[in-house]
Amino acid sequence: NQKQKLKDSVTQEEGDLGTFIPDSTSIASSIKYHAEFTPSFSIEQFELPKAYFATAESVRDTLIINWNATYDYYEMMNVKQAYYLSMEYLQGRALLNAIGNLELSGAYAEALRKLGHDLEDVARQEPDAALGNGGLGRLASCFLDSLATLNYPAWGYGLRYKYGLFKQHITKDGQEEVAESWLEMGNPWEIVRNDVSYPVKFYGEVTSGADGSKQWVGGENVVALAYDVPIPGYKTKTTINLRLWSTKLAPEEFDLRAFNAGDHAKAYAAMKNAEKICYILYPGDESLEGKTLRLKQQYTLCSASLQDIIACFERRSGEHVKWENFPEKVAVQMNDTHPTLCIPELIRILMDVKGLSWKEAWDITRRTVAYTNHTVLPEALEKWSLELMQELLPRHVEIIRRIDEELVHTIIAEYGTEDLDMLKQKLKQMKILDNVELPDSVAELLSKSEENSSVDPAEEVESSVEENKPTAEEDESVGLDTENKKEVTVDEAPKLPKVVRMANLCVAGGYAVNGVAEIHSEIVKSEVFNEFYKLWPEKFQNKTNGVTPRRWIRFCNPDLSKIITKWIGTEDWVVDTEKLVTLRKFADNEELQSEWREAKRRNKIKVASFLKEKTGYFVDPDAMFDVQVKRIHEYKRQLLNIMGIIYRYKKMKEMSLEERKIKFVPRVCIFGGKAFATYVQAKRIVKFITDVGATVNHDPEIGDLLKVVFVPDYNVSVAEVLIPGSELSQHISTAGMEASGTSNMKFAMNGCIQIGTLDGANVEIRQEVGEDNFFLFGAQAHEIAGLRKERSEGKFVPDPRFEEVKAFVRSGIFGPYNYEELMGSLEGNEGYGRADYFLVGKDFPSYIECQEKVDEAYRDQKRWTKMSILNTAGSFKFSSDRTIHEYARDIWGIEPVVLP
Ligand code: GPQ
Repeated sequence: NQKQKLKDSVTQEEGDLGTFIPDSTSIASSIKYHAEFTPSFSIEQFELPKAYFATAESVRDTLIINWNATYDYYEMMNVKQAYYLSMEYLQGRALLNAIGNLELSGAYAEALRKLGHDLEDVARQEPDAALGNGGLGRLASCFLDSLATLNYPAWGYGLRYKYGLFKQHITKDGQEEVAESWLEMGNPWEIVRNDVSYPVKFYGEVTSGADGSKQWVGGENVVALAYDVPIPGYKTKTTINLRLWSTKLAPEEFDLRAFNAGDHAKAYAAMKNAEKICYILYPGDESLEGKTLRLKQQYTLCSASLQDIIACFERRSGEHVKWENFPEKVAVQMNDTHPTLCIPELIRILMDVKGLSWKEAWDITRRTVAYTNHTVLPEALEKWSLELMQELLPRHVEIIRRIDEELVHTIIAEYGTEDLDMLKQKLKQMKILDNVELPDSVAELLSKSEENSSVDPAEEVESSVEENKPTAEEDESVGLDTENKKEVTVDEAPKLPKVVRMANLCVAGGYAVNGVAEIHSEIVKSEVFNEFYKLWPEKFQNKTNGVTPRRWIRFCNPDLSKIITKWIGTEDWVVDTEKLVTLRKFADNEELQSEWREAKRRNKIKVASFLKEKTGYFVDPDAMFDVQVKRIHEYKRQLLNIMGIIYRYKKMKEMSLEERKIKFVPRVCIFGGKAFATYVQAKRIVKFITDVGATVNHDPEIGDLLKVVFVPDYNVSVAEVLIPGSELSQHISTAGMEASGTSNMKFAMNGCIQIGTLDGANVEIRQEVGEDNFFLFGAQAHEIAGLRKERSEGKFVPDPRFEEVKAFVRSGIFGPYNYEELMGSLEGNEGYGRADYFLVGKDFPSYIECQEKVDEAYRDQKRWTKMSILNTAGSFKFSSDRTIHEYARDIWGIEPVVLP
């Protein structure tokens, strides 16, 4: 009764607050209030950093009201909820996004003006929340925005890293990494939930009860503590939650005895050990780092999140918990294989804690968990050492062995034991545990059917796996940690490590498996998981990625947004991007064209001043702005871009000034992106680009005709400046290697024209914007294997123009740095790894010819503007709202729930 009274009165107050729309006066007083009551602040000293904090805190008040209302309503309605589990969220800054979504930008700007500040300056005080590496993390953040905007009952779970992605400094030696401590000044967007924490165990041992039940005991125990980040939707009260876990030592684990005995180091070590799990984001992007700490991170995310999800299910179930209904209330989406441990962890909790049988637990799990694949690079498919996992998570390894055994039985049941070669082939590709002896029951079965054959089946399965392993050179080229690699002598047969193939576990345990663009999902079915596809075709789906049009047009490009709204006649396109299609009918309209060009020019001027501030280079805003920004990776082929630029530079130098001006359109070539610290080749590429810039940009013969600029420390906020001011964007990966790409979508939305290969989402973007409005070049995905073979057989004849560029680089024109590793990798010389594995040399001629077409199109500004408008118009499909609707309908089975 008392509880109900409290609830009623709270609801009453919240109702009042909830319908109250703040104006600039009340906002100003709220900001003042926070400036005054936040320790160390005073209204007399109200400089920018303090103004930012007080402003953010006043926004947070509003978010908390909506967030509580959302939470209470879901709790009351007991609706099915989706939970997105991701090791990465690349949130960027929150302030302008939050007040934009709340439709309070104008009121906040005015309130701050009254207090003597400019909203934009205040917003720039916020550090980027960079709890992610690249596309995968940013996708998770776009999804949260869409989930909230579309009123889907859903939550995100992640880790609260103390240090996010490193800051990149560019020095004369190339990239230098500096730790990023984004929490240093406090984080006004999070709410620490001292009331929400769960135990997480590592190491220890498994004991069996008389009834066969299992207990995981002993070991190291830490506590995962929740930090909640409210995520507001656009023009809706719905505010969902991103719950980030931080780890600490359980108070009872503190070794007071050691402390009292004077061994402070010992007492504190346990504390550090617990806390360090969440210290730092692993900076690898599509590469593995088989370190214990990373596995601890992954397990912390899975264990804490599942305990939380289960607690919520039990609470909402009331007195009678029906576990078989769990999948009717819960859908768990695993963002790549990083949260794979969800599968054995859910089984463990259901069996060992809730007392369900194996059959029940496995059945519930297989109806709850779904998996998204984000890469086809074999070296990026996670494989954990069985030994390491056995030590850290002994109970989970038991469960994984059992899943593997069931999988093997399913495969045998499906294909029979008549054709043993075929069966062995299937097992080789699909088993979760690799290089691990087959379970006794299976070995027996196989040996029975093998009576007439002389080969030991288990041995056969083991030895044939070797073909799938990347070579040493492959490892180096993707920046793998090579620390544990041993030299193998000829007589000593290599002992293959026993590993857990996480992707296979995801496919076996997930009820849905999806790729992130049409072409990628096809490759997933036909190559990466082909055997699984043949076994369970119904699991496989495509969900083409998307990006939020709020952050990526409406807020980062207000100038263009106004024009779009004016010509479409409504602002609804921000939530209903299909309305952008209306722009098509005005693509030739001169008035729209000139407004469009002016907006682009204003955005280019902003980019120019940003470049001046960050690099010292002056660039001409009337030159074409040509941009490639993304993680530095060989498959993304920044090297192809810079080789093309060098070709252009060389040709310019061979011409007279007049000829040069006729032949070439002035360009500013902009690069940005971080290289994984131990990915040596990627770091060489950064160095190479900056060296080319240093030469070209100071060449008096060239002047404004060509500039090459490397923007340091590319991140979400930098993207928000660059993308609106770009005209040509480059998405030029070797076909079949980029799962989707998402910046390609952002550029299209902002009226940039792409030069690209038929890879990832480029294929679909080209379809939507029209072939005439996309600069296509290069080999296609189905040709790549053949081309590589040709290359390695020495049958490839390089284009003389490519040879010319390499020779030019080798002449030393770009300085004393040794570019041999880079040039050599394009040739496959002895010692330089795979012969141009990424086919830069092969695609070079079609790339530079395509770039000539770009110049020609740019010279005709009417044509170019039309192409630009048609890119924005055709980008409607690439809203993450569309993607999220598809996940909700086809995978999660959830419906929008609009708050009353
Ligand atoms: N992606 Cl596996 C990452 O950013 N990091 C990763 O570890 C993996 C994939 C990207 C992928 O390269 C892009 O093509 C996708 O657009 C993006 O994920 C989101 O799906």
